[in-house]
Parts: sequence; structure tokens; C-alpha cells
Amino acid sequence: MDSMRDRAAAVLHGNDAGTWTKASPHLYPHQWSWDSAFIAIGWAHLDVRRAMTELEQLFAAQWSTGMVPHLVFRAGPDHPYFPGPEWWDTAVSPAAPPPPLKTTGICQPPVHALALRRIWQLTPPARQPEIRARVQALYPRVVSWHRYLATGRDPEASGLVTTYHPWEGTDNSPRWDRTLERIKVAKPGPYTRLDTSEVPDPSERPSNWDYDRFLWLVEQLRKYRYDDVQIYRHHRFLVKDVFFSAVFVAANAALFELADVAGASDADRADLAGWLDRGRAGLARRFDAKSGRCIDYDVRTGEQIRVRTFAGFAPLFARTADGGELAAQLRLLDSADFCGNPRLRWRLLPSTSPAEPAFQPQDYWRGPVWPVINWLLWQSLTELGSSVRAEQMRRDSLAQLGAGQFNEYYEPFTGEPLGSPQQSWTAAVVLDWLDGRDEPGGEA
Ligand code: 2M8
Repeated sequence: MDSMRDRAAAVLHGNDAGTWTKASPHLYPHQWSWDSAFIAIGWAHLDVRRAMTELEQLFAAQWSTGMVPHLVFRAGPDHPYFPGPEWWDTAVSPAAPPPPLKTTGICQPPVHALALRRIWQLTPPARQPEIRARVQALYPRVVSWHRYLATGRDPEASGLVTTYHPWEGTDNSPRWDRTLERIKVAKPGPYTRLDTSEVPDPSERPSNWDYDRFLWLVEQLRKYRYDDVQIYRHHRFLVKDVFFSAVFVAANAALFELADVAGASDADRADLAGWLDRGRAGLARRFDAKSGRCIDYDVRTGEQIRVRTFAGFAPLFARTADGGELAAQLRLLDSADFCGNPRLRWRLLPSTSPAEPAFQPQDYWRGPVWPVINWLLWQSLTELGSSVRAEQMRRDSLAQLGAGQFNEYYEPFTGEPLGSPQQSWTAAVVLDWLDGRDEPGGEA
């Protein structure tokens, strides 16, 4: 039987469309933003040039505001996906990239700088001149993406990123329930879902109630011509997302670390340092010492979003937890509310705490374990010096994935694979976990 590394590489090759990679073969046939960043990390273990191409292709669809769209529609008509470009109609915005590029009008967590740094770390000496030049060319675009997040998505200069839509990362997470429930009338135009027939059981996907609201929110964004000022003035879904904000902090640090390689200007370095400080301070203000978690909030109503999910570990994801926060977060991580729950098959972080009433073990972001989230946490724990816990997480993650098909997410109690098989970002993080080895703990 092929090694795990070969099988993971085969998933990326199987989903490779030449210059970009499908997020998965059937359910997600286009180029997704944060998937692409993880995928580039996977490619970096196989071919650093191909890894750079992945990011370059994504940034080719960057908006003039600096926003990197959550999805670039790249697959042809043989690969239907709903909602497609017609639903988004981003031509209403002067900031959207010109045809033939077609994108959505929202964004996803900025994992890209982490990918760029990983690519550079994995570049063999013989390839460094070429890759350095390509990093130098891409770097200003990544800075401009970060500038968009630090300004357009944070007009209050709070250090926290405002999200406009559940599709900006963790779709049906119970974090969004209250905000969505407040939308009493959500009657989007007629539509037919395609996603539910791509998984063995539709209950592994968001509900129709969710989809009505997801699609109605897109219609609203389109009405505001995807203009951040208009959106801020009128939109019903404005949430300060501590997870997104934490990834932004980690990404600013990664970009700052690459400043010399990229020959960054003094002005860009100063901006990065400023966003980093502001992001850290913003997250620190959202840390609730009593629960040991960071708390999202609804910008419209000011309401605190206290539901227990993986996002509460924002100080870990940001990799900036100070002594007190770090100890509290590590205790919480292995408490019965999260990885220490005795029913868990593996000691991995579920997307929603099993102690939450909203927890659903098979339903997408409402309970299952997502390998990419555990990869982010593993990297954070490694950087924060918790290497023993990080190594357990790596081994448990690889054991969970086992001889399977690199699924999108996993049932936390049984370890059953769920969602799409051959999910590119899952295979990509496996390649990074193995880091050139064939099996967990084995030699290269
Ligand atoms: C999921 O989201 C898409 C919409 O963007 C979907 O459900 O159709 C999410 O898990 C998202 O975070 C991810 O980037 C995307 C592709 O893997 O799938």
C-alpha cells in the first residue's frame, strides 16, 4: 500500500488544475482563498515553484481594495457549484477584477502569509534566487490584502476584523446563530442547492434555514455594491470574529518575519508592526478571564457571542498568548469542555464544544473536528513552546486520518470521516505534518 505521504500527494495531484487546485474534486470545484493557502503549504513539500504559483493565481484575482476574494470561479461549466458567479454579480463593484476573472465579493481568514513563510522555509538553496524574486513580487500584494483587513474591515481601529457573512470561514458555526436569528425575513430569490447531494447525508451540511440567510445576505451585499462603507452603514451581519482576527495577527507576524527576504519598504514594515500591536491589544480586550476564552461580538447590537467553539482559543491561534492567558487556555483546551471530553475518539479540538447545546457531532462547523483547524493549533502550540502537546496533536491528527481519504471533517466521538473526501487542504496539512517522512514519527 502507498505511504500516507504518497496518498496525500496524490490528492493534490488529483485536484491540480495546472496553476490552481480545486478545494475538492466534486463539492468544491473552484479555487477557495484560505484553502489555497493551506494547499500551497502542501505543494511546498512537493514543489516550491508550484506552491508559489498557487498563491500567485489566487492573488491575480485580488480586488483593487486589496481584498482577496473568498472564491475564484475557475472551473468550467462541467463543474457546477451553487451559488455561482451570477448570484454574486460582482460586476456591480468597480473594485472587482475585470473579466474574464469571476469571484465572490467576500473574503476568508488570511492564512496566505503563513503559507508564504512556509514556502520560503522549505525552499532548497538552488531554488532560492527564483523563489526570492517571486516572494518579492507577491509581497506587496499580501501587504495590501492585510491593509484592507486593517482598514476596510476595521474602521474602528479596534484591532479586530469585522466579518460580513458566515461564508467568511466557518459557515454554520453556532457563533452566528443569534445574528442570523435576528434576520426575520430572509427570502432570497429562487434557488436550488447542489451541495447536499455531494455528501452521503445532507445533515452533514448547513440547513436550508441557514442557506436562506446565507443567500439573502449575499443579495444585500450585492445591493451595497460590495462597498465597505455602505456595508458598514446598512448590513445586518457585522461580527468581530476573534478567530479571523487571531489568524490576522499570526499572518502579520509571518509577513514581518519575511520583510528582509522580500526587501520590504520601511513604510510597509511600520504598518505591519502597527497592525500586529493593534491586533494583539484588540484580542487582549476580548479575553474573558472568567471563562478563559476570547469572545466574539456582534457589531450591530454590541452583544457578546459566548458560545463555546474553537474560536475561543484566539490567543493560541494568534500565537501571542501571554503567560496568564497561555496557562488558562491550555487548561481549557484539555478540559472536559474541549479535548479532555472523555467521549472523544482523539484528543483533538472539535469545532464546537460537546458541552454546548448547539453541538452536533456530524454537522459541519457545529461539532466535527477539522484537520486544518487542528493544524493551525498545532503550529501555534509549537511556536508557543508547548511542543509535547503539539506533538500529541500531530500524532492524533494523523491517526484520525489513518488509511482514509483525507476528508473535510471528522465525527469527534467515533472518528468517522465526514463531508467531502479528497479534500485538498486536509491532504496539504498532512504533508506538512509528515514533513518529508512517510509515516508519523518515521524517518525521511
Ligand atoms: C466551506 O464553505 C463553502 C462556501 O464557501 C461551502 O460550504 O460551499 C467552508 O468550510 C469554507 O471555510 C471552505 O473554505 C470551503 C472550501 O473548502 O468550504
